[in-house]
Amino acid sequence: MSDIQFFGHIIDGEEVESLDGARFDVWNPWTQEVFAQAAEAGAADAARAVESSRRAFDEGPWPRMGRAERAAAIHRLADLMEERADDLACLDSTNMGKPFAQAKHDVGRSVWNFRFFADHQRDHVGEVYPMDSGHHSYSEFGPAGVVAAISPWNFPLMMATWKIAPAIAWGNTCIIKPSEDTPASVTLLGRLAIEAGFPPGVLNVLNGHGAPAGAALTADERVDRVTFTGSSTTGKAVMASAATHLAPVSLELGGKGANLVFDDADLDNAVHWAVEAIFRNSGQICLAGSRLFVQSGVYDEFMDRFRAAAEALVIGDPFDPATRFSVLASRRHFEKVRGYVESVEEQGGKVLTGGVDEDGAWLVRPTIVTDLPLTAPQYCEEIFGPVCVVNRFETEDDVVALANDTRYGLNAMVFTENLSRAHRVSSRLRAGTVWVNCFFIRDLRTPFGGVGDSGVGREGGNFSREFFTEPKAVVMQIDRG
Ligand code: TXE
Repeated sequence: MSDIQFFGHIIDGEEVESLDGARFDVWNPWTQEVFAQAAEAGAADAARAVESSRRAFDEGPWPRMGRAERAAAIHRLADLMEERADDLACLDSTNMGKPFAQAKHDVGRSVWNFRFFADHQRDHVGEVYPMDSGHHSYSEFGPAGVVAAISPWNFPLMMATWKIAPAIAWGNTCIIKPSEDTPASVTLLGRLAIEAGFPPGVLNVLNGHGAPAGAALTADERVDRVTFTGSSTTGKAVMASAATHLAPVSLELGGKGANLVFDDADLDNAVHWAVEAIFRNSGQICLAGSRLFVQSGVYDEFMDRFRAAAEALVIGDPFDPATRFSVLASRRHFEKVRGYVESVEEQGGKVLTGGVDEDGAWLVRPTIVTDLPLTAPQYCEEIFGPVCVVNRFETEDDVVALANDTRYGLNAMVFTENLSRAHRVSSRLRAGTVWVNCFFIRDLRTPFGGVGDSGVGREGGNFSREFFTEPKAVVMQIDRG
């Protein structure tokens, strides 16, 4: 136990223990060993973090400094992240079993989150409304205050930075609570923010469980915005808690993405992205293409190729450069996914390939399931693992109806070489994002979020500006005549 690492809270510019000294174990799911401990926040620690961020907002320089100065500070943090990219990626791979190359890719996207939002706020253009009455009005976007951000374990660093970056860029102060499963990389980020010279309280990291730590943050009336990514069930609790003090929420919740492959698709491309969409990150992606619909004319050929590609994925140690696919992030999550896979046959489905490893690893191999009734839990619920449920379809109308028949609505994919169909179907799909002939490509200027059980609100570009600021109208008299 001597070389075990420790991840404290980052509060007010210092790394600290919990007030009562409580800690929890942090696991490496590949070795199934505890590799670190983290400070475990109670309600008093949450209050201390909020107090610090409140003071930093009400009295500190951050919301008051010039846009360029704030952007420069954020770019300094991004520079440090680039210098420490291997360390950040190593922590995510160790902590959740993500293949190292994918973790490095996530660090790149995390850096870009900071750089993009730093520049976006620095360079943003307001609006002026000339009025016939002899006045004009203009809009101003001032910071909203203290932001509580709660992030999940599937992209520990990337999802946290997606929230932190726009929050602090727009002059807010922020408390991030990473998932209790993955506190490591976000704590290192908090240390780097100190090194970058951020004023105390601008970015606090609170480690701990959903309750009491997360719940104490969302319920604190000194918090002005709550941004959350996680399960739909917890999202509802977060929204109810924030409502007690009327803090606006942005919720990015689960998904059950539909992936539509038409007869005229480029099959090499469709197979490549179908594999990425459900097996990348071991399927632990809210955007996963977990419901795959293949048109009859190409069904047999597509399925042969899809199955072969799934079986060819190299499974192994996240730090082996050859590894493309590894274990699930925790024992708890493995047990959840295992339950879905092991009950496929009793639900009337067939496991075409994959299944649960029986050698004790927290591993579910890339799994393809067919013949399930449309009422089966595996078809309707978010498994959040490497399990693809496949259906055959005949017509465009049929598949649009099938794709939209879900409580979720985060994203969908369409594979077709027919331009009119691509536009028509994208428009008819009930989803926050539709990818045509691709997957996972993101332009940070565009809206991101979901419909129905997939969330509330949109973030990205000006959508983040709306959420993380208090837009104000200033009305001026120009002409007294
Ligand atoms: O989620 P939770 P869990 C889905 C996925 C997964 C399931 C459960 O299907 O299997 O959710 O995962 C914090 N107040 N997604 O249990 O509970 C918690 O500490 C405030 C989809 O990890 O939603 C963590 O930081 N915060 C998803 C975060 O919420 C609370 C990503 C997420 O935990 C809280 C993750 C409370 N009362 C899971 N309770 C996606 N959309 O990508 C918990 N938390």
